[in-house]
Amino acid sequence: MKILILGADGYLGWSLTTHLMHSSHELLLVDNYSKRKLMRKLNRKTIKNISRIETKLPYIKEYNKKVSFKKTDCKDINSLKNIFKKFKPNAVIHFAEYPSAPLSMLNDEYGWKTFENNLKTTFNLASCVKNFCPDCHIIKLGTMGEYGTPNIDIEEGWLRVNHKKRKETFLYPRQGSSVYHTSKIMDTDMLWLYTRLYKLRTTDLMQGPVYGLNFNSTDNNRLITSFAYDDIFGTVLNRFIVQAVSGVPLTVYGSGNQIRGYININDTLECISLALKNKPKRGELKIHNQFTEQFSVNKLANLVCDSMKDFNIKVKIKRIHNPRIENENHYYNAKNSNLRKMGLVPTKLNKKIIQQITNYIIDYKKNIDMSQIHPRFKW
Ligand code: USQ
Repeated sequence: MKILILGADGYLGWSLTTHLMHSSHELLLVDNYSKRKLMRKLNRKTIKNISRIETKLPYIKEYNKKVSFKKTDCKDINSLKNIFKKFKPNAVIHFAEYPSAPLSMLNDEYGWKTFENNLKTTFNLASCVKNFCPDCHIIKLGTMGEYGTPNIDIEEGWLRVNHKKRKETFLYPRQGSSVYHTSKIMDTDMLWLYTRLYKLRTTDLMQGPVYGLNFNSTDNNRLITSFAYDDIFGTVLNRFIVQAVSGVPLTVYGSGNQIRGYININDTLECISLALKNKPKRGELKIHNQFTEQFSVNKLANLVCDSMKDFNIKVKIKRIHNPRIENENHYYNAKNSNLRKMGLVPTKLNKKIIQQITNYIIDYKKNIDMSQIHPRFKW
């Protein structure tokens, strides 16, 4: 297949590149390095300095010669059109979105930038597929946070409603808790509109917070993906491991009873490969809930404490005032059987996995910037 990866420089985009380099697919990587720019502007750094795609491409080509890169902003419709006209992808994977809830709630400027980027890139993508490659399979990274924390079970994307003796199936109701999550709700709506009007093929992967590194697709440190642990871009388990290694108490927000569906990054890559193999029919939007296990923040914090005993690291947990507006005590029961039915064998979070990530972090301990750990903004 010819696969276009939009947002190939990010935590997930680059990991997917290393995963797919082992295949015979032809890959075109696209990125405008906007996340690097954002992190620089906000004084946030990843644990290790990661080279740009141009520098790493020769190492990728040692595995697969049919990989190329184009520095492009997906908000620029003309550039994206040219890519679609020339490359004519069979599948496109869309990571070219601002990924952070805290970023989107920092102030109006970043809230609007999140909306603008996420809606524009998704709209341009839908328009290019419609006009140049209507048979192309769109795989969009959605988020479990679109559903929020409703007081009923969360289905996989759709809800069948019986109303006054008539039945209809709708997108499952969505109620995000940040501008970021709301931008993802809106881009889902937009893709669904184009999918039904123009008979596109679309898969939406509703992902929970991800943890870990792309250890399964590369043992080569030059090809490891970026690892954020700061208060804006770092996800909770990755942050807790860095906090434990640096000897500061784990920053549990509020009561710590918030429950989410989590996934190991290596499973994320498997899920995308499964989605690639299971293309929807024309006019179909497939939605899969992409997480493997549900945990409360407290449960994650305790698991990290337990895992650090073998390193002789004593970890403290500190419940701090929650900088976010979110439900802390809520019902949570989300379905996630679609991807397992397609063949996903979930990786269960355990001490060994936390210790593998910890070993990597210990190697870069000297790079940890303590000013990035405590949340500096609230909403
Ligand atoms: N949390 C803490 N302490 C911390 C950081 C987070 O207690 O130091 C808590 C948060 O309050 C939240 C939970 O951990 O209840 C998860 O937070 P997170 O920062 O790991 O995840 P979130 O902001 O929800 O966003 C992340 C990704 C986003 C993705 C989303 C999936 O940044 O791109 O869409 O996970 S989901 O959460 O299902 O919406």
